[in-house]
Amino acid sequence: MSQSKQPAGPLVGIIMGSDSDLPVMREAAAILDELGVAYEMTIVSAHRTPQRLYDYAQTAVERGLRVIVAGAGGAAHLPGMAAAITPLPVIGVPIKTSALSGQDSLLSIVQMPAGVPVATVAINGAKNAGILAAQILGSADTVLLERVAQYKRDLESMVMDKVALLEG
Ligand code: RP5
Repeated sequence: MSQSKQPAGPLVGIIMGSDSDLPVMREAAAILDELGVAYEMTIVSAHRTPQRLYDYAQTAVERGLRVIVAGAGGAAHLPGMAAAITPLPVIGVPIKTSALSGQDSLLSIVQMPAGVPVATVAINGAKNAGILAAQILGSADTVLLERVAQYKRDLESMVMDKVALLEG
């Protein structure tokens, strides 16, 4: 396991189908900032810009990306198509929709055929997608793994503070 990596470029590619997904997908960027992971973030639509999707996923490895976080809503084909094109791990974020509350997005993303997995988080679960991306990278980076471990210890402390308040 490597001790540390300070790469020149981004390791995580955050993509989303529309700028309307940005308020949710920003949460993935925020936690990656907190954990000190370099990322890039852009809009790639499976339906409106299919060639851009192909090019993005096809060049992801050579551009230095190691994990892709893809958010989409409705007929949410972006994560699955990215996973079909790149060998990198893809984490899918189902975006909550007004018509079907994101259940459409969730089912579109999670129900992948055998051989082409997408690691699907909860509806609007972009924060967890960012943490999971950091954990994947951290499995080969002890410094980053320790940051994730500290993050989890902090979560525990926050809960225990509330327990102490409640119990007096
Ligand atoms: C999907 O369609 C996007 O990911 C977005 O969640 C949804 C609606 O897109 P807009 O019509 O708001 O651009 O492709």
